[in-house]
Amino acid sequence: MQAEIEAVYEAVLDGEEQEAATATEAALLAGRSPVEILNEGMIAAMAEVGRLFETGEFFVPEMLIAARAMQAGLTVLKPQLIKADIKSAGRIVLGTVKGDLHDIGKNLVGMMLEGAGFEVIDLGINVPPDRFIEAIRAHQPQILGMSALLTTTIPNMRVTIDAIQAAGLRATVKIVVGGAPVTEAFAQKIGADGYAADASRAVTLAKTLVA
Ligand code: B1M
Repeated sequence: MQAEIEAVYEAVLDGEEQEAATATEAALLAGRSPVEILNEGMIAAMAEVGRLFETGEFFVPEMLIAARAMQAGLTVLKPQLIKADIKSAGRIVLGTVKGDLHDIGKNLVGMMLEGAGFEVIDLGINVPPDRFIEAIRAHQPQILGMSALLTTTIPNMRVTIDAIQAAGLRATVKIVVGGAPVTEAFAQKIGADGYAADASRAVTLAKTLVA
C-alpha cells in the first residue's frame, strides 16, 4: 500500500479524527486519486474494524470513533468526489431504515449520486415507513433508496415497501436497496426494483432506472 494511503488507513482504524482529515488532504496533495483513498484507505480500514469487532478485539466505542474518523476524512474527500453537474439527472430520496443507525455507506451513495448529477434528499438514519411515504408525497422522486447494515433491520425494507404499496404510491417510484447484508435475491424477494452492492453500482443502477 502507498504510504499516503496507509496513513489514511491507520488514522481511520485508530479512530484519529484530525489525523484522518490531515492524511486525506496529504494523500490528495500527493496525487492519489479520491477513489483510491476511499477504497484502499477508508473502506478497507472499516472492513478491518468490522473484523476486529467480530473477533472481540474492538467494541462499539472503537467502531464509533473509527466511523467518526472516516466521516472526517470523507468531509475532505467530498468536494473531489462530487463534480458539479448543471442538469439534474433525477431526484432521489435516500434513508437508512427504521432501527438502523449506520449511515457511512448511505452517505457515500448519496455523495456519488450527487456527483453523477442527481438531486439527493437524505432523510438520515432510523427512518420509519411513514417518513419515506411523506417524502415521496413531498418530493415526488423517481427513485427511493433504502440502506440497512443489520440483519435485524433489513426486514424493515419490506415493511416500508408494503407501506408504500398500501399508500397507493408504489407505481410512482422505483425502489433501490443496498447495504452489506442485502443481496440481489433479497431485493427481488421484497419487491424492490433494484439492488446495488456499492456506491458506484448504485449510480449505474439509478441512471438505468431513470433512463
Ligand atoms: Co455496526 N455493525 N453496529 N456500528 N458496524 C456492523 C454492520 C457489523 C457487520 C459489525 C460486525 O459484527 N462485524 C454488525 C452487523 C451484524 C449483522 O447484523 N449481521 C454490526 C453491529 C452488530 C452493530 C450493533 C448492533 C453493535 C451493538 O450495539 N452491539 C450496533 C447497532 C446500532 C443500530 O444501527 N441500531 C452497531 C453500531 C455501530 C456504530 C454506531 C458504532 C457504527 C456506525 C456509525 C455510522 O454509521 N455513523 C458501526 C460501524 C461503523 C460498523 C462497521 C464496523 C462499519 C460499517 C461501515 O460504515 N462500513 C460494520 C462492519 C462492516 O461493515 N465491516 C458494522 C463502510 C461503508 C462504506 O460500507 O455501509 O457496507 P457499507 O456501505 C457500502 C455498501 O453496503 C453499499 O454502498 C456502500 C459504499 O460502497 N450500500 C448501498 C450501503 N447502502 C446502500 C444503499 C444503496 C446502494 C448501496 O441504495 C439505496
